Amino acid sequence: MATGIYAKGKEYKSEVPPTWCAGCGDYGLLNAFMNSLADQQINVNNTALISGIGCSSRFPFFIKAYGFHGVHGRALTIASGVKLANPELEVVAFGGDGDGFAIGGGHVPHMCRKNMDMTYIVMDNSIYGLTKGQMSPTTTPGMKTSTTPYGAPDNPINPLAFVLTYGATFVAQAFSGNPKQMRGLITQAMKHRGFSYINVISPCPTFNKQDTFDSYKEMFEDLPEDHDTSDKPGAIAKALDRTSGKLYSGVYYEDKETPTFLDRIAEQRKTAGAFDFQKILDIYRP
Ligand SMILES: Cc1ncc(C[n+]2csc(CCOP(=O)(O)OP(=O)(O)O)c2C)c(N)n1
Ligand code: SF4
Ligand SMILES: [Mg+2]
Repeated sequence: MATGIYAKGKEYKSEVPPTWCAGCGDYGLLNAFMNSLADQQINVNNTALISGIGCSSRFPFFIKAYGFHGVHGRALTIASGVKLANPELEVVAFGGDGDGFAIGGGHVPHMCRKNMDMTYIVMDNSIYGLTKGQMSPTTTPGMKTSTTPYGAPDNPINPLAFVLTYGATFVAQAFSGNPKQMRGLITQAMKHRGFSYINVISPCPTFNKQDTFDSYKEMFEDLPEDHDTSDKPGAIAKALDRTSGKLYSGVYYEDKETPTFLDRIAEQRKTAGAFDFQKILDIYRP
């Protein structure tokens, strides 16, 4: 077996012990992710894991691969730089709901619309865990948090509808309480050529006492067998459908046709001819 490839999921684990609280949902993703790496026979020497800041953003520490624990909200900017500098790398970005959809919310649309070939996994616990329980963009309205003692007044962001709208070409939802299903979804997301997004519902038992493993178990069900993953409006409708009180796991949408950002650049290079620097200068300094 080549160096950097392991037979079993647990062999992908680094020497750094996770510092998450007992019962944190992020452990479910860690196990599912390591098992998916083994399933795919991923070489850690060719893999870069990039994160922002938050409990969830500690993720890269715990895997034997290149890792970059970045700046709050900037996981995707760093990840795109890594991918552009070395397109051969398998790039996976990680973060929390705050990292991705509050401070980092301006970056997600652009990775989606560029269709950068990478996977982005958000551990959504509807709270700021690391900073001890402030309201996040996915906090349920009315929930009391340290910054909303009378109940969260805002409507939450819907991460799935958000990334679907902006053009992510693979969109799935998983639940930490179902690592077996999540393992397969991670494999599908990483194999997809283009920008893949997985929303992992990952409870924080320490600071979010409302959204528990048990309450989510009641709500989760697989997307219906006849769900058409090529139908974007249908996927958005499923993402927005909370009338039944259900949350759906599985692949919402996949588009294998749209070229990636680097495909488009390669195509331009074929037709653009010699690069004319003066032409660019003339645009900015007429
Ligand atoms: C520029 C900046 N602003 C604020 C912070 C403080 N901060 C660190 S993590 C975090 C929120 C973490 O929440 P989330 O991204 O949901 O991750 P979780 O801890 O819940 O996994 C905040 C506000 C920071 N580190 N840097
Ligand atoms: S505070 Fe919450 S999100 Fe952070 S490690 Fe503990 S349980 Fe997990
Ligand atoms: Mg969070």
